[in-house]
Amino acid sequence: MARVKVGQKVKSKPAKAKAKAKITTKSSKPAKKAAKPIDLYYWPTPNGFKITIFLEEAKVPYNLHPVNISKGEQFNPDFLKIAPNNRMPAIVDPAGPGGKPISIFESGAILQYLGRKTGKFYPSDERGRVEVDQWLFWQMGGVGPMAGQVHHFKNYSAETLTYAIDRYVNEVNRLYGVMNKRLADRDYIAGKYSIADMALVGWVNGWERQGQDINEFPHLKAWLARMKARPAVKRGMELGLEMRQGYDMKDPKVQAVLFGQRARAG
Ligand SMILES: N[C@@H](CCC(=O)N[C@@H](CS)C(=O)NCC(=O)O)C(=O)O
Repeated sequence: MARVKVGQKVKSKPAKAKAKAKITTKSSKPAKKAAKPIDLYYWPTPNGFKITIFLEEAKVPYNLHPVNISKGEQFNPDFLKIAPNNRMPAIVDPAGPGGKPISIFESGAILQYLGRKTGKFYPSDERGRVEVDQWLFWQMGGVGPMAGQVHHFKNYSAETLTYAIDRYVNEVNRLYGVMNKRLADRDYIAGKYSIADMALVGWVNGWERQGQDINEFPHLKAWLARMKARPAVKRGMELGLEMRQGYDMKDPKVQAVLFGQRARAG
C-alpha cells in the first residue's frame, strides 16, 4: 500500500487494495472515511524493513518518503525534527492520539505504537505483551547492533581487524544459538507471530554476511523460511531495494557520510 511522496519512485506491489478503493457504488450506506496514510521515512535496510513489513501485514495505508542515508539525507533539518538521532526509520501518523499528528523514531517504538494502534501482532494482555517486549528489546539491543558491527568490520572496514571481526561474529553466533533454542518448540519467537519476528527477520536474512552458517541452526533456518514465505514479509523486504543500486558502502564518499560521525553543533 505504499505511496511515494518524495524522492525517487518506488514500485508499489499491493495495487489491488488501491484499485478496489477507487470503485464507487451507489450504496445507501454513508461512505466510510478512509484512514489517513502514515508517513514513513525509510531506506531499504533491515531496520527499515521492520516497518514496511508491519504496514504490509496490517494493510495500513502509507506514504513512502525515501531518506537516502548514503547521501546524508538523514541530516536534513526537517527529518531531524522527527528523528533527532539522524537515523531512519521514522513515522508521522497524522491521526495520532487525540486525532492529532504524532511523530516517532526508533523502530522498536514504532512497532509497539503500530501494534497498539491497530491491535495487530502485539497482544493486549500483559503476559503476552511482556513475552513480545522481551524479544523485541533483545533484538533492538542485541541482534541489530551486534550484526551491524559485523557488517562494519567484516564487510566495510578498509582495515582487517581480526579481533573486532571475531568478537562480533562470535556474539552474533551466540545470539543465533539463543534464537535457535527458543524456536525449537514454537513457530515464532514469542509464540504467536508478532512484531518481535518482524524486527528480527531482516537481520537474520543477512546471516551469510554476518559470517554465520544457518545450517548450524535448523530451527532458526525453518523460522526464516516460514517468515519469508509470508507475502507481506516478502513485499516489506523488497520495497525500494532498487533505490540502493549505485550506492556502494565501500565508496569513500558514502563512508564519509556514514562512518566517523561525531556530535554536531546546533
Ligand atoms: N536503533 C535504531 C537504529 C536505526 C539505524 O541504525 N538506521 C540506520 C540504517 S539501518 C541509519 O539510518 N543510518 C544513518 C546513519 O548512520 O547516519 C532503530 O532501530 O530505529
